[in-house]
Parts: sequence; C-alpha cells; structure tokens
Amino acid sequence: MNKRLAPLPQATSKLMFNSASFRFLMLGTFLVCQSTFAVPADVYINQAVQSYDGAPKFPGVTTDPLGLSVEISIASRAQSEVVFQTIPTVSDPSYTSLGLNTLTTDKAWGNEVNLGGSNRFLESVDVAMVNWAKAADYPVLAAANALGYQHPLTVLVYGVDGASNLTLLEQKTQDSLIPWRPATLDDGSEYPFGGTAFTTRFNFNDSVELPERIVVLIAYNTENSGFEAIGSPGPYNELNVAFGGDVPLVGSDVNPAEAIRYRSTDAFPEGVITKSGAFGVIAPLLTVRTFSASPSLDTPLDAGGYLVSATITEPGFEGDTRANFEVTPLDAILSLADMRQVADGAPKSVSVVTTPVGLLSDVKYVGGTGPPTDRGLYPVFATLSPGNYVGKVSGTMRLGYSYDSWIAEKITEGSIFPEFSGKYDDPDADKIINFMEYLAFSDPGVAETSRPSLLEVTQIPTGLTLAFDRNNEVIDVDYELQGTTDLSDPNMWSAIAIPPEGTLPFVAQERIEVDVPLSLGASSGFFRLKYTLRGTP
Ligand SMILES: [Ca+2]
Ligand SMILES: [Ca+2]
Ligand SMILES: [Ca+2]
Repeated sequence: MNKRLAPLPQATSKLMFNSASFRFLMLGTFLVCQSTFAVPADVYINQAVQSYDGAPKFPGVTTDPLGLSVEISIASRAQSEVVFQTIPTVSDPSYTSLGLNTLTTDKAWGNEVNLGGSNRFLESVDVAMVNWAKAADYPVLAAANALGYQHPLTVLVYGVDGASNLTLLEQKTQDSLIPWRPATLDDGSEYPFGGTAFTTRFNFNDSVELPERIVVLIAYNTENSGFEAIGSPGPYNELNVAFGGDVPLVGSDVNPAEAIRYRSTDAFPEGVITKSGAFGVIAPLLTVRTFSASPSLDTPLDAGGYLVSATITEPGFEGDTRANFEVTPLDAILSLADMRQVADGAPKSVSVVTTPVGLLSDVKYVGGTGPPTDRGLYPVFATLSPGNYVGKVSGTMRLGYSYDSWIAEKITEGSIFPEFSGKYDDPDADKIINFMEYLAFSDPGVAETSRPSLLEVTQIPTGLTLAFDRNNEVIDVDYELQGTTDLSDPNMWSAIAIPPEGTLPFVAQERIEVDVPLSLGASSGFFRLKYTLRGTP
C-alpha cells in the first residue's frame, strides 16, 4: 500500500520535545509491496461526494489500465469510537479563543493527551475554531461567498512514547469554509459574541495505529504566523483556535496546565515543539476518533463519511487506494417559537419548528446551562441534531411579566395590598387603574403627579405624531396602533405599524412615536391604541 502524504511543513530533525531529542519518522516514504508477477496499476475513487436522498449511494471506481476488476469495501465512519474529546458534544456558539496571528513566533498549537476508549486506528480529528471576521469587513470575499471564506487548515498527529519522543503519524491540510461571524442573530437581535465557533473534521484514510499518548496540533497561516506566513493582512488574522479548560469528556489531558506550541526559537528558528504554560489551564479543543482493527462494512445510505478501500483483484495486476466518500445531508429550515414567555419561576424553553417537520434539534441558551428562569433577554441558538438534515437558527428569547406576575411583585414589594390587586382597582387613587399602570409601567401604589393620556396626538407639518408608552417587559399584551376615517364602520380600523421591542440594545420601557401623514380629502381621522390580553400559559 502506498502512503502519500504532503511534504512536512518543516523537513527537519530539529524538533524538540520536553527539552529532549526524539526520533522523527516521516511517513512520506513509500512502502510498495509488489509480487514478482504483478504489474502495478492504479485505482481511483471518484464521485466521492453525493447528496443524501434516502437511497444507497456508491462512489465511482476506475482503473488505469481501464476495466480491471476491483474489490471495494466501505466502512461507515459513524461506527468510530471517540477516544479523546474536549469539544462539547453539542457545540457552543462561541468559545474562548486565541489567534495564532497574535504570536509571530508560533506555527501551530495543540495538546498532549492520553486516549480513552479501546480502539486505536485513527479515523478522524475534529478541531474547534472561532472566526471573528465579519462579511461586512471583507466585501470582496463576501461577494464571492456569503457563507464564509476558504482557508487551508492543517492537523498534525504525533505519537508520544514513554520517553516523550515524538513520531509524526499523520498530517493533513484541507481547504475549509470559515463561516463569517454573523452581524446579528437571525431575528435581527444583538449577536452576543465576538466570534462564531465552527468545527472542522479531518478524515483520515490510512488507519494509522495510535499509541496511548498523542500530541495533536492545529496549524494555519496568517499574515505573521503559521508554517508559511502570508505576509499580507486578511480575515485569517481574525481566525482563532478555540480553547477550553474543562476536564476532557473522553481521555485525559497529560498536563492541564500546559498546551503544546510549535514555535520558532533562537536555537530553532525553523520551529520546535515545546510544552508551554503560557495559556494557563486551557488548551485547544479537540475530538479524536478511531476505528477498530477491522471496521464493519456498510452500505452507504445515511449522511456522513465512509472510508472506501479499493483493491485491484485482476490477475496479474496489483494496486489499491483508500478515500473518503461523503454523503452530504440535506438543508432543513428551522424557526423558533415560544420566544416570549412569562417568567413565573419555572425554566422556560423555546420550541424549534422544522421543515421537514419533526427533526430533532439541540438548543443552547446563552448565559446559563439550560432554559432560563428569570426575567430578561436570552440569545438562543438551535442546531439540528446530527442526521440526514442540517440547519440552524438563532434569536433572542424574552422572559417578562404577565399582569399576575407583575402585580404579585408589587404586593411582595409592599407597594399595594393584595385586596386591591385587581385589574380595575386603583389603590393609589390616581385615577389610573392597575392594568393601565401595568401597561404604562407606572407604580400602582404611588399616585402619578401628572396623568398623560395613553395615546398622545401632536400635529406636525406633514401630519400627526402618535405617541404612547410601551412596557417591553409585558409579555401577555399585544399593543396595536390603529386608525380610521370612518367611526361608523367598526371594520374600517386599519393597523399602523409600530417598531418591535428593541434588543439592540434592550430597552425595558420605551416611548413609541409614530408619524402618520394626513390623509388627503379626509375631514377627520381617529386613532386608537388597542391592547389585547393574551392567554397566559
Ligand atoms: Ca494540556
Ligand atoms: Ca392607580
Ligand atoms: Ca400610580
């Protein structure tokens, strides 16, 4: 079998680990097994990316010379075992992160880890990254791809022996889509992070056997850092490696207080691997998966990666190859529901509506570990669970008052007595009933000094300005501004658009002012502010 790997970033024996010299094995050497009577031939896998449609999928196979018989075996990567994991099973929308470009001496960052689990044939490595670059800041690149920009990312996997010697086992560089950091959440509300997290999977096809302890490094080039610094600025200067300090979900961190840096030093300007406490008790987030010695064979159907092995069986010829075959998932449409709820002491969850219906999703609530309880705004990120569809949606959930929860709070505060807590009561005798105090965010226990009308109308040169106070923490009331020129017909009221509750920034209470033009020919106009009480859950 031939193992063809790209040249090493540094073809040098001057790598150093733990201040000790170590052996350095290049896998670029060819191991050609050839019997005396067989002629070498080539076999190629093509059509290696196909879309899921519920039917079995197979890659194309060709040979040179043409038409040789080939035996194909296919193993689903879904059977692989996670042997090291610090990337959360449901990825966060962002992570603590550090940019390689900030350290001109550095070429790659990683971690030294002990594997868990039992299988040891390398199947894949996931790396978590965080991009801070926004499409608006790179209009030329964004015009070419609204989703993100392409940039090569590299993973290096070293085996570590008992004397801390390193052996390079695998190295892979792949062009990756770096998603733009969103300007806002999908509902237009404020995006709560500096960057956006994404995970890139590196599939390996060689089934290299791993020792119990490995070093995994992530490398990419930026203006001033990486194995081949680019020398000019670009969005890659805002590309960061995601870091975390939690105890690994699988496997263990050899030293939680040290990460691994591949960096230039005075002694080794071309680069040397060192342990480093410079980052504190955090390290790049990684997930490593392995195959068993003999993975089970599968018929590709579900979305995901498959390891394809093709061996020429034609008498007199010899050759084989391995490749990844990818069945890509379909896009689904997601939307969020139950985004406004009353804070009543119980945790509140949003609902995710999917097209096609019924797809399972994972929801992350920013600012806590699960569904929130207290009044406030909560950015929400929903992502489809892994399967045959992909999709995600984000928005801001609002937990606020119902009349009942608001008046209960006023009773607790001692502002009013419970026997005067009805919607039509007026315990402070300011001629504003409690429900109106609720809508206008005034205090039901303190008489207002002035009593502004609920809807104020002011004449302006182009028409009228309508103004009212809105309590944005009120969840159980819809505010509707309406106008008509014909009071005699109750069906003539038409809606006048009012701005939604702002989240950029959040305003708990605000004065809404809407300009309306004077209707030509109308001798009179009428306006009303309509409150509709929703049933509270
Ligand atoms: Ca470590
Ligand atoms: Ca009152
Ligand atoms: Ca009052």
